[in-house]
Amino acid sequence: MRNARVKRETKETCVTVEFELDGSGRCSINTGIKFFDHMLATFAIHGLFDIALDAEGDLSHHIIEDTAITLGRAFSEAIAGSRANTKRYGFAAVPMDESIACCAVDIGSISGEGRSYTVLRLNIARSRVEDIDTGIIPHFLNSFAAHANLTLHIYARGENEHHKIEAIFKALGIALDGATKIEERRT
Ligand SMILES: [Mn+2]
Repeated sequence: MRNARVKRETKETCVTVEFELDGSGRCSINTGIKFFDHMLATFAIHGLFDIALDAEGDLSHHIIEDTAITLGRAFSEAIAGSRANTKRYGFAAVPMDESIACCAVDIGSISGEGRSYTVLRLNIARSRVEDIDTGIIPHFLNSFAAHANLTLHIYARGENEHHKIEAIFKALGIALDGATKIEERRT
């Protein structure tokens, strides 16, 4: 089974993540931040990952950044041992009304190690969307990619920040679903 359970506790937050790579998009996400829950559920549903995630803490900034670290670690633990036998690369171009997000990932090399690198061209206006500050989105993606040990490129365009960010999380899920598929010809 390609899954992991990671609990991370600091003075500021406590985050628990259960991550099943070969899931069907079932998820239970509770961070106390509604828009963030919506984005993480979108990621799970379109990535067809089963994710149970609970996070609590003092400030929403801390909760989001520590969730990125814990989710990244859970992904890394779940993929450990199969990185070298996967499709390795995944990509998605996801439109959402007037917005579009294009995502490409590289989850590992033949040696089974990942390559941590992030390039983001999100064109997100500094604003609030629902109950988050949009400035946290690139920080979340950087931290997630660093702790998941993968290379992540995302390019996004659009007028509506809600649509643009949602397209980003859908594209990330779909790209990672493709990359994590077992490649039988490589096993
Ligand atoms: Mn939405």
